[in-house]
Amino acid sequence: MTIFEKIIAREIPAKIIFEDDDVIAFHDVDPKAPAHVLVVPKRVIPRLAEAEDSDQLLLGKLILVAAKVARDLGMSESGYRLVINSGPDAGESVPHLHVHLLGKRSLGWPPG
Ligand code: DGP
Repeated sequence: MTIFEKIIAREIPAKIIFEDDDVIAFHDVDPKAPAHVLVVPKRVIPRLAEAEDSDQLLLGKLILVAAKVARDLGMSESGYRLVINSGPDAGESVPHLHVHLLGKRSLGWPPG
């Protein structure tokens, strides 16, 4: 089980801010911005590089849920960033696809 599957199963705690049948969103345990939320599909796709055409709806939903959470956290006007780390060069550390939602501070570009 990935650490995120354990959060979905309530085997380990997390600050969950959205959940439905397909997706869960919770605050990152090691936040890189004042708002740092992970939006995670309940069905495990290890990483974006392994997503398939049949995942299209789920991937679209992750982004729309991230936008909803950003709106709920009051970041629609100030702005925010979505990040997906896929593979070693991106620093992926949990092999369960997730979208990082970062905001509530000015974010540098390009990322490191
Ligand atoms: P990535 O490096 O893109 O695979 O991001 C994994 C993120 O997961 C990282 O920002 C830290 C977060 N994380 C790891 N373990 C836990 C945990 O047990 N709880 C929560 N809430 N976040 C976690």
